[in-house]
Amino acid sequence: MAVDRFQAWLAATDSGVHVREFPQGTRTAVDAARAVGCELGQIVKSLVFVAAGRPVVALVSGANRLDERRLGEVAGEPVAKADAETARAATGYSIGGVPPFGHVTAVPVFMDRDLIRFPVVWAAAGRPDSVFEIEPGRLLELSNATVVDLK
Ligand code: 5CA
Repeated sequence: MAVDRFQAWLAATDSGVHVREFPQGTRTAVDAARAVGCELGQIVKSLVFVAAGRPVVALVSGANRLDERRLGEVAGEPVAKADAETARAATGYSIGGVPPFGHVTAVPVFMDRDLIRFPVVWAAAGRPDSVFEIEPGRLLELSNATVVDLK
C-alpha cells in the first residue's frame, strides 16, 4: 500500500511526522479540512504538473487556485496538469493521496507562500484517507521546496 511506502520514508527520515487516518476520507482539500477540523487554507494540495516536459509538484494552500502562468515562470513552460498515470509514475502515489515529499523520483517541488502564515498545515500521507500535521518550515525542509507565489 502506498501509505506504507510513505510511512517507511517517514521512518527512514526520522521525520517526527505522525500519520492520521480518517475513515470519512481526505481525498479532496474540502474533505480533508472537514475531517481534520481545520481551515481550508491549512490543507496542502500536492498537485502534479508537467512543466517544460518534466513532472513537478506544486504545494498549494487548499484555499488557493494555482496560477499555471506563475508556475511556468519558475518551473518552465509549457505547463499542464499531469494525467493520473504520469502523477503516479513521478511520485509513486495516486491523485488524492500524493504527499508533499517522499516521492519515488526526484521531482522539483514548489511551495505556495500562503502556507507559511499558518502555525501548522496538513498534507496527504499517501492515501485518500490519511493526512499528517506539519509546521510549514519543516514542510519546506523535508520537501526541499522553492517558495513562490503560486496563486
Ligand atoms: N488528500 C487531499 C488533501 S491533502 C488531496 O490530495 N488533495 S489534492 O488537491 O492535492 O489532490 C486532488 C487534486 O488532484 C485535485 O485538486 C486536482 O487538481 C487533481 N486531480 C484530480 N483528478 C485528476 C485527474 N483525473 N487528472 C489529473 N489531476 C487530477
